[in-house]
Amino acid sequence: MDKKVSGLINSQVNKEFYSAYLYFEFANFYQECGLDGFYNWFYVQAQEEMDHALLMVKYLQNNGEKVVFEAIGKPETPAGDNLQPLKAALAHEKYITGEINEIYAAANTAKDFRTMQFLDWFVKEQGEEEKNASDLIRKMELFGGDVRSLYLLDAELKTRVYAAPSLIL
Ligand code: OFO
Repeated sequence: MDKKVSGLINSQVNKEFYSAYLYFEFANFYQECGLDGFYNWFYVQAQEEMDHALLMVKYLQNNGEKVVFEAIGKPETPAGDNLQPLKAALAHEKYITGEINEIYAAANTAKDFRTMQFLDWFVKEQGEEEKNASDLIRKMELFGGDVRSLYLLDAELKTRVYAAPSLIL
């Protein structure tokens, strides 16, 4: 593989694990607030992030590249009201989208079509994750101020279940 492309994927592995760590932190935040549905939503999200990291690990290994695990940074603890982790999650997803796009651009420059095809799944996934994060903000803005509505929203989020990624390597 082109060294720049494999290096970028390698560092993306770390960013995906960091995403998981960040979302476990957000899950903790909501657990402490007593919002079990929000806790569940971020717990599932963190599991998905670990899948993303491991898919990239597998992809590098399948292509004969060495995988290097770096230290995972301390996640930023959300401060403020119930809306803040949701806003932070959207900002984080936008950042990750930018990073995936960078890898895609590098693969394009290197004419690494296999990696571009691999990344297509992530490009689509990022679109979904940004939408999910935006939807959650919207719902919290609409209903978060009313205790009964917040209870129902929390109950809705409690139904989210983890599903293995649709991308198989
Ligand atoms: Fe890995 O998709 Fe979110 O960050």
